[in-house]
Amino acid sequence: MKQFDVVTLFPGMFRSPLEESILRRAQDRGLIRVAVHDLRSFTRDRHRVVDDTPYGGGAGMVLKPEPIFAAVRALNPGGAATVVMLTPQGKPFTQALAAALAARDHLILVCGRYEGFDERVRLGLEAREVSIGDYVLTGGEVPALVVIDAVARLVPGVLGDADSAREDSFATGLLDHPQYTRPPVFEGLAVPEPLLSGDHGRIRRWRRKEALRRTRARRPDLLARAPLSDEDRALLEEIARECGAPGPGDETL
Ligand code: JBZ
Repeated sequence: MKQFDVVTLFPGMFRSPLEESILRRAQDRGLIRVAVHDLRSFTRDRHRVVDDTPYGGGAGMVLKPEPIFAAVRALNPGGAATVVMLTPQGKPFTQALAAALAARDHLILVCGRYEGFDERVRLGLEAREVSIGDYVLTGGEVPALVVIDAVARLVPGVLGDADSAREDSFATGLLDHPQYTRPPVFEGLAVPEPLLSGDHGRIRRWRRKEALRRTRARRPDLLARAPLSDEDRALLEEIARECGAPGPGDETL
């Protein structure tokens, strides 16, 4: 059983995402346990204060260390858990980090708010700081849900076979090729002919080429690191000859 404990000022943000689909089933089957804790319940003062003004001045408020220490100590009496703080200053969350966290039995996820945490939370609790990406959010609650989702699906038994196969697309280091289903023509848009040919060699080659084309257009960083065969290089030459103008969906927005 893998345990996730979330510490947040907004427990309500977690209810429905954890009650649906694969995460609901994983909890029902006893594969994971997710408990959400209100940071305010670990305060000891009459007004249940969780934040304070920053030393040195400036705008905004900082999360006080005392309630967070009280929460983590209560949830982690043996000190064996891995403590993760969700903050824009964190290490980028990647599939490799998800896999490393999936190897731990007990994760405590502490959600940032306001201008962030008193630095002694990280230092005193030996916590790792993680960020899900380079955009501005209101707090660490949605990032904590992202981490739970990505880690839980790596726990053995959580996914069915069909979903498990999805791991393969990351292993190739390329984006997936486009997918089509029936009908063969929809609103004047036809399914590409190779997919209808029944020729498995042509289908495989078309899919590989379109995966390369998309990765080249959208994620040149991935393409630079992907292991490429001689055939891949030949397909990329074809793509370079064909294009120039970006296709639909290849603009910034
Ligand atoms: C995160 C103020 O609290 C925040 C704000 C933004 C934010 C987080 C916490 S965690 N962004 C991220 O993972 O990118």
